[in-house]
Amino acid sequence: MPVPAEPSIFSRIVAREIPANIYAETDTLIAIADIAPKAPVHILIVPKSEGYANVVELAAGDPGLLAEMIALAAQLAAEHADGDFRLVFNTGAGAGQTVFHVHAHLLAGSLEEGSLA
Ligand code: IU
Repeated sequence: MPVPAEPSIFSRIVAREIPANIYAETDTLIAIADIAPKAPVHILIVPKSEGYANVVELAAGDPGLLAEMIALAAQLAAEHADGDFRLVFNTGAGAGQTVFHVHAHLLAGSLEEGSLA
C-alpha cells in the first residue's frame, strides 16, 4: 500500500514530535483527546500505522484492527463516561474528513441529539 510522503499529524503525535493528551496506547493504537472537542468526552482512536486513509480502506485491509478500535472505544467510554457512546468515521473531504489517516471520533457523556464531530 502507498505510504504518504509526509507523516500525518497523528504519526507525529505517535512519535512524540507533537504533544497530545494521551488516553490509551497499545501496540497498534493510540487514543488522544481531540483539540476541538464536540462532546464532553471526545477522544480520537487512531491506528499507529499510517497505511489506511479511511475506515473503508481499513475494513477491507485489516478488519481485526478495526475491531480493536471498537473494543478500545467501548473501554474508554466505560472509563470516562457511562459506557454509552457514538463512533464517527468522517470519510472523505465532503463529509468533513481533514486528516487522511484513519481515526474514529469517540463521543460520549451527555450527548445532545445531533452532536456529531
Ligand atoms: P476529521 O474527521 O479528519 O475532521 O478529524 C480530525 C480531527 O483531528 C478534528 O476533530 C480535529 O479537531 C483533530 N485534531 C487534533 O485533535 N489535533 C490536531 O493537532 C489536529 C486535529 I491538526
